[in-house]
Amino acid sequence: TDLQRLCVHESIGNKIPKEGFVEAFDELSIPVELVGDDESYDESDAVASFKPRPEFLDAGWVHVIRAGYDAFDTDEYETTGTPLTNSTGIHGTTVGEIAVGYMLSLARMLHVYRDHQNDSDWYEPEYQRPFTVEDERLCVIGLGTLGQGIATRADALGMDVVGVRRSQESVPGVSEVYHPDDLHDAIADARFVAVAVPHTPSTEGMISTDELATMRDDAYLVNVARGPIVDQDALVDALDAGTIAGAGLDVFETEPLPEESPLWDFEEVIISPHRGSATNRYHLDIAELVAENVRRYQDGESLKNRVA
Ligand code: NDP
Ligand code: 7N6
Repeated sequence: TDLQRLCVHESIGNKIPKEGFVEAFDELSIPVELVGDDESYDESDAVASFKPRPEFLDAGWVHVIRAGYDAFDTDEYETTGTPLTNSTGIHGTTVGEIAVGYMLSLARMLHVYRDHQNDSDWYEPEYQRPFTVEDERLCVIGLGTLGQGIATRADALGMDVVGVRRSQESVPGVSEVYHPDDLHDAIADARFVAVAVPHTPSTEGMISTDELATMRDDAYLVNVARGPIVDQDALVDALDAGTIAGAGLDVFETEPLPEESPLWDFEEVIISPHRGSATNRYHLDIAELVAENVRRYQDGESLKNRVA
């Protein structure tokens, strides 16, 4: 069956402007409709959504507007044969820049100066505290779109970049690639450890008490992937005990991060509200990917980023 319409589920409004996203499809071969939870679907419908809904399984094809599709049950899609695609491939620059932003700030103390600026305070830090990221080691865990976006930028800043992935396939700017079984060797000497793996049963809790103890006590953890990959209680304990120096975090076990979380109160923790990929043109990047797949679907070609 050919596609007759693209249904944009209103849950995308969590992260991108709904109207702007729909307008981005002005040259699409099929009409685009904004739909709510009461919509039903058939084979001639394509769906783009942030959240999963059981009715989507009746559609001809479903696109998750996120790179991480851990909220969707791929087994259900395999069972019904409904193709499921995700948005990997578009976040190398956006998330790469924010990860490098955390590292530069943590090294040169921009976040601390801004804290003091709030009190008009001409704060001069201890001489030993600031350092350059140049020549410091970064270990990037997960070397896909995000990991490579971080690694190439860190390499350009003169950092010594190593990484971790199952396939051990090499990537530009990364001098050594470790297998996840050797995670401890990979992170032990790093000044920065950046987490960029998908959230799966094998990555959940990948950074916990042992890994935080293995890290240098002057090391910083960056998590731009998913909250549950890092054991958050273990992280708070390590920050409290000073067995690591700080963190840059875009993702959390519970989002929004609850007001009572101790993470808010560490000077050396930079918190962003899961907006690591958000820029003023994010909706256009996602729309371009969806439009490409509408074309492929109509031409009988295999879909880009198919995950089920
Ligand atoms: P990719 O699929 O491009 O990359 C994932 C990488 O992780 C691959 O290099 C893969 O390599 C590696 N990997 C997978 N499993 C393991 C494992 N068990 N141990 C070590 N490495 C592993 O995904 P993206 O880079 O596009 O996105 C990664 C995740 O980041 C998403 O799933 C999402 O959760 C999150 N994300 C967060 C955003 C934000 O706003 N903060 C924005 C976009 C994504 P190999 O197969 O060789 O192991
Ligand atoms: C914003 C989602 C992802 O997985 O969580 C991120 O891509 C960002 C649409």
